[in-house]
Amino acid sequence: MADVELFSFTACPYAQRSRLVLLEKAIGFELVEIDLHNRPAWFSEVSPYGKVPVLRHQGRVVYESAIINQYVDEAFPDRPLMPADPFGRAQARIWMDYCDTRYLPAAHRLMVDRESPEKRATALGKLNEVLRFIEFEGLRKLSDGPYWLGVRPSLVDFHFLPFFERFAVYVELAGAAWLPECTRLRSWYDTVASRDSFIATRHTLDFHLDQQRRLNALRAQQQQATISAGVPSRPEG
Ligand SMILES: N[C@@H](CCC(=O)N[C@@H](CS)C(=O)NCC(=O)O)C(=O)O
Repeated sequence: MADVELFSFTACPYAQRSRLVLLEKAIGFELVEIDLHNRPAWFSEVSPYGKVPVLRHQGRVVYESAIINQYVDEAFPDRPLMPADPFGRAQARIWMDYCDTRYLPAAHRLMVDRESPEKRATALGKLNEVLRFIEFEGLRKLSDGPYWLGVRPSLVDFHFLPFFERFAVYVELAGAAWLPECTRLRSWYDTVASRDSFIATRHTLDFHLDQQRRLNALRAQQQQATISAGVPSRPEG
């Protein structure tokens, strides 16, 4: 067994967060690819939530991408990816939380509502609000860049990055756009997207579009199964 193993799925943006951080910190690790569509029976023993990513370090398991990444940064102190001071670390956590509680739900809502013109317009408005908040309350106030928190990359960059890689999908399928006023956000993306860790883990737009088609087909199948079973559908959340 390798000292560090990462259980991952190539299309998973959360697992990509952890792959990015392990690569950035130059930590040798074994990548264990799990086909989530056809998962091995033993996987439920490794992953308490049945999800990827899971990190196994010296036989002990850590899960949830944000927690894995903070664990890795603490357990392997070389090339630190969190600020040295408590206020800086609080800022980093605020923005990682913002990604999970504001940006991702807004992007998800847009993808779910994209077929209905009125719902799509509302969802686009919300996503644009989030992008402006990132630009004007986040990036422009925090630092001059080029990274989220300043001149050096941090966990915040790799927390957002997989989901800005997928921004091209929101553009292609749901009418999202890089807002002209969000110049710092755009230059942030160009900076982080040129890093070797990203080049090693990114996929093409066609790959992401294909994943989206699979997801749509799966959701349609699940809805059909729910209707056939006469189970009232649950609201998302
Ligand atoms: N909050 C989790 C989300 C991880 C997640 O949703 N992973 C998906 C793949 S992208 C998964 O494993 N899904 C399998 C399942 O839900 O059964 C994290 O940050 O690690």
